[in-house]
Amino acid sequence: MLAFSQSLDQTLRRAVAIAGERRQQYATDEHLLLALTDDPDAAAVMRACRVDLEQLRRTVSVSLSTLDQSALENGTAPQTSSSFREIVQRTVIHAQSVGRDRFVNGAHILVQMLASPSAALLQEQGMTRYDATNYISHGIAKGVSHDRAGGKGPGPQTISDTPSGLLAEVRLLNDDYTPMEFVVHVLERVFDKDRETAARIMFEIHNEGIGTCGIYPYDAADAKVKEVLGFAREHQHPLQCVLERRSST
Ligand code: TYC
Repeated sequence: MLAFSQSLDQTLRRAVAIAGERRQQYATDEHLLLALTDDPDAAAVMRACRVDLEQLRRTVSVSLSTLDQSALENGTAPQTSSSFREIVQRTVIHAQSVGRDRFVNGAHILVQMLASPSAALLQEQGMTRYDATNYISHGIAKGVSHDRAGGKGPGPQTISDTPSGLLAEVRLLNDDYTPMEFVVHVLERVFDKDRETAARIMFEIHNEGIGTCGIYPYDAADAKVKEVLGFAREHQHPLQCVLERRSST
């Protein structure tokens, strides 16, 4: 069963309370964003995406004080706006669609917010949905190299490190944000699979968390990893691809 984390529950209440304190009739996506700056899961993602939380709080507060809203009548509570509810609904629908049975938390709300008009204030801070999903899915913070190829040490690879005859396995990692269709397309395009095989491998990764796309000579495998990562980035999907060395025997 899908459920909200305890902190998300508090965050949603806080968003409504912020509107109440300001005597505003509606809690909007901006109230939600302000509340998310104090949500532990959402704040961790924003920090990893190099968002200045203090600055964001100030900008959102200013924006909230210029909101043209009728005053809250005495004795009534603010209502959530349709944009607020849509973000929450989309988060729930997405969590169900990827079969997540864990808790939905503030980080997941943040991702849906990045696909809504209130994303403008986050984008001003240089944050994108791609940054957020990369961090949530793989713990990759913004500005850190995306090349996580397994078996590769730090620093550039030299010819002597990759003797000819060495084979490497290319594997894809599951995540909750790359569309299934995109993964199938990658398997067809980069790994020359027919559609049926591509779909089978995609589901295997979706279910198991990781799966093999092929075994190639080291340099060819390395090139495929780079191609996948570049293609995924181009389409702003957090799809991760890794390389694992194999002995050539
Ligand atoms: N889990 C993703 C979804 O439900 C699909 C997916 C499969 C993503 C394989 C990445 O390597 C992957 N949309």
